[in-house]
Amino acid sequence: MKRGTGFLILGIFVVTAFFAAFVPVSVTAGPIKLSYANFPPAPTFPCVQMERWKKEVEKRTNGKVVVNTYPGGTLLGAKNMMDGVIAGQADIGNLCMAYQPGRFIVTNATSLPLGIPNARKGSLVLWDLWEKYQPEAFAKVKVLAMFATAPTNIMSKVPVRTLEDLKGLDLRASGGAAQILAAWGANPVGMPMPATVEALQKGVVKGLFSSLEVMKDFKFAETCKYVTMTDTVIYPFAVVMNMDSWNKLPQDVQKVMDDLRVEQSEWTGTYMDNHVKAAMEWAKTEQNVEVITLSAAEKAKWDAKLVPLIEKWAADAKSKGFPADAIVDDIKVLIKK
Ligand code: DTR
Repeated sequence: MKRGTGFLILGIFVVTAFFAAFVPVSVTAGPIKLSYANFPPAPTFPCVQMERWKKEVEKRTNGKVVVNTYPGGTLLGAKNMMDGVIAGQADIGNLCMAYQPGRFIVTNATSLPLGIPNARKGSLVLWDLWEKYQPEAFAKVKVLAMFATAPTNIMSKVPVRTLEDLKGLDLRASGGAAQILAAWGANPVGMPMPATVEALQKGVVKGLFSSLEVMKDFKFAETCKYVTMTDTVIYPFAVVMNMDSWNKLPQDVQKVMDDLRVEQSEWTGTYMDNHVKAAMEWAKTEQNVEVITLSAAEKAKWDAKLVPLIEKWAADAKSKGFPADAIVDDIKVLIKK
């Protein structure tokens, strides 16, 4: 009798251990639910790419994964995105690296004035740079995508035609873009994009320095009637996942997400480039926005002011132990790739 009970218990143990080890989580527990946090409002490009990723993942995993999206800072905000994802407050999060300038030294180098011409190229350069250097800043998360905005331009309530017009002008920008404004003599005011709406309304800033799709997506064209074309630097973004959440995923789901990484990065860059064109058409025709193009002589003056920024960044990065010259050279080579 005693021996029979012993075999029964052993048998139950073996069968349970087998199922625990070999049956995928999703079969026993229904669809895998993942939360995805984003900081700006739903119609803006970081959220458009989020919805596209959600759709693709749900489709390619045949419904095995359900992604619940949280736009507008409802789960995590612009500045606590990375730490919130590391802590597991969201499974996935989308962050703008410029909002924490000292944290993402290698990838933020794509915000140096090195001539990245558009968002698609910027996204691919950023991806390759991240992949080559695998920076420590991302060691605690799984990177699911990296993408860039289109180059930045000045949107303002007053016309900016010369460096003189820019002197002391309060313009909103973050990270590398803020340093560019400072080099031109403007007064950069740092804040995440969603805070800019109120800052413009209240007159805390007279404009902003960003990619131009925001003219439509945030309706900045209603207040900023001038755009000065500088086509300067891009802003880099990352989509990151909590490491435990990643490790818990079955291998076939991990493969779907891995296979989507470069595609998603490129898709977002292309979407951004097209959306900038559409937004500016709308701004010019419906909102009477004037687009100011600098003369070649004036542009040369602006460009000359930016040269020391690269050296300054390199000196600072080297002092922190980063191979700064190699990073800058790599970005230049990748732009031509
Ligand atoms: N240019 C950066 C990032 C940025 C560009 N477009 C959007 C839209 C929504 C959020 C952030 C951004 C910036 O100025 O913050």
